[in-house]
Amino acid sequence: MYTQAMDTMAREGGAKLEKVLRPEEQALQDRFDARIDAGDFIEAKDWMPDNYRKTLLRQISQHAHSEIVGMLPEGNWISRAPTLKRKAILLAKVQDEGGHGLYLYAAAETLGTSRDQMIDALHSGKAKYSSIFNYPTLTWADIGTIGWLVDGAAIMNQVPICRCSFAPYARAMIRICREESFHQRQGYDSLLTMMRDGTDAQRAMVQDAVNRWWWPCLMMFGPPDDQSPNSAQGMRWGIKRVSNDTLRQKFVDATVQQAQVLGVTLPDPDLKWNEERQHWDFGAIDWSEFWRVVGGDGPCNRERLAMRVAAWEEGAWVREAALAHARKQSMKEAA
Ligand code: FAQ
Repeated sequence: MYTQAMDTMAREGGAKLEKVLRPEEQALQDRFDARIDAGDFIEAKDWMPDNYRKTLLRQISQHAHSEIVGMLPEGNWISRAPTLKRKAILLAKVQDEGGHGLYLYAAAETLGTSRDQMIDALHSGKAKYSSIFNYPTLTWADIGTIGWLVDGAAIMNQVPICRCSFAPYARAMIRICREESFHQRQGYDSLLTMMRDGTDAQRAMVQDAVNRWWWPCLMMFGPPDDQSPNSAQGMRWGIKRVSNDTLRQKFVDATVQQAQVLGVTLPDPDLKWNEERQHWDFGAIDWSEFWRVVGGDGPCNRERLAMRVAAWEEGAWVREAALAHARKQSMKEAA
């Protein structure tokens, strides 16, 4: 049985008391719980507890914002890509990220929040987006490294969401994951070219980029399980399928060998194969840095938000023109 953990009321003295549901609400709740137990998908029009809806909206809108803000660090390099081929690939990738944001906003809209409301929450600083996009892209090697490590981490986190209990989110994720795989491969390929055919300076540039992105990528998976307030309920509801720490470990295990093939060193002196655990041990993550970045004080938080707000304002005429066109069309049809 799934309890409404966020639906509890504080009793005098601090103990928690479960909200008492009316019999008809209880019946709906029991049916919902049974469907979750059975691994059923929940559709947008199905009955769902308020907090299930809120949790989904929180996660899906944050995810959508991450895709849209995530276009900025890479978009910065479109005009400076070293060859026409790399420029075309990067353009396609950045457009894909925009598309992912749109699928996700559409999935969140099915839960009753408009895109304008979500975008407003992003622009006013109320809504979060992934910490990773608050780091700068200093060289061309950062672009390959984002593909390899950031998209690699994103895939690790997102494949389990293809089985999320909320069907519109799960459906969006299937397509997104396919595209993310191409993103990861193109990043790895770009780095491999620099490591194998490049100059010493290019190889040093790749190593420098890996040194800067490695730890922030491990932070992408979120706080440790015992400090993750949303995990228990998210997992009980089948929104989250695998825990933050388990995904982080899977990512480290998958990446170590790829780094060896590439010929780069992951910047962690404590990285060691643990025969007993059959996993790679890794060093301590600086969680104070993570919370600082999530709290708005990372290297590029202000710049990213300012860019999004400026793009929104500068694009107002396009939205107005599209609405005017739609109005004209419907008047013509009516006539
Ligand atoms: N950054 O209790 P938990 C991509 C927040 S897409 C910022 O563990 P939860 C594609 C969390 O929201 C990358 N905040 O939370 C791409 C919560 O705060 P709240 C985005 C973070 O939800 C590639 C608080 O900390 N992917 O990369 C972060 O159970 C290249 C406590 O945490 C997704 O959004 C963080 N890293 O688990 C695009 C995937 N981690 O909301 C362009 C879907 C945690 O209570 C270029 N999301 N927080 O105020 C998820 O899987 C989950 O939401 C987690 C967090 C795992 C991110």
